[in-house]
Amino acid sequence: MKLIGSYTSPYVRKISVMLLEKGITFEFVNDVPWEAATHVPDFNPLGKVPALVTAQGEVFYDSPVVAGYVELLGAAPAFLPADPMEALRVRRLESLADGVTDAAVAILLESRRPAEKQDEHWVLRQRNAVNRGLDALEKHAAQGEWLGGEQLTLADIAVGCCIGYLNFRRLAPNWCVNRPALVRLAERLFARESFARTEPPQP
Ligand SMILES: N[C@@H](CCC(=O)N[C@@H](CS)C(=O)NCC(=O)O)C(=O)O
Repeated sequence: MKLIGSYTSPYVRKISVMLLEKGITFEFVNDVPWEAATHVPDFNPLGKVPALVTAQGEVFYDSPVVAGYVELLGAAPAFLPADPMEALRVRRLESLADGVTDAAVAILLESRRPAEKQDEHWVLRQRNAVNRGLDALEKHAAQGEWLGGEQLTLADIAVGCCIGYLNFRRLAPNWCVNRPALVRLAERLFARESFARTEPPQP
């Protein structure tokens, strides 16, 4: 199985963490989609990572879909509850964390445009999404050790990758202020080997 991705992508990290936690062997193909020589569009017409090539040669992309495929492999531990409605609730939190990540990526990309072309209203909209999303995640995190209940789920992994990305890009340096439950959750996640091994390289 091959995971096409870059070392800095939080969406790719989500999949790497899942595979490492489950002990599934995979080949990591480092391919930065922004570089001219990228082969990512050969795997995903949208030109985005992650893309996962299965042992049978089928390709899955968009990290929630890839995560769904990884779960179907049946390797323990399961990161989605067996009950479909509970699984959907975990996936809703995964979407929320991914959505915060999406807004953070949008802020970063906007900041890289020439100053006179940057749209401050757009950036503010994304910042509001980041803040509201983190506030909602804080409420969930305050309810127990893990977001989905007693066990680590895909929701926790997505949140860890999201917060790891905010830290890495220094996009919301105050994210931890007044969000103690998220801070504790992030500390627990970052202490795991899977997160340590997938930390983005410092620029
Ligand atoms: N919703 C997608 C987002 C993937 C995504 O945006 N990946 C970024 C890397 S962090 C990318 O490949 N960007 C290239 C582009 O937007 O053209 C997922 O969850 O996989």
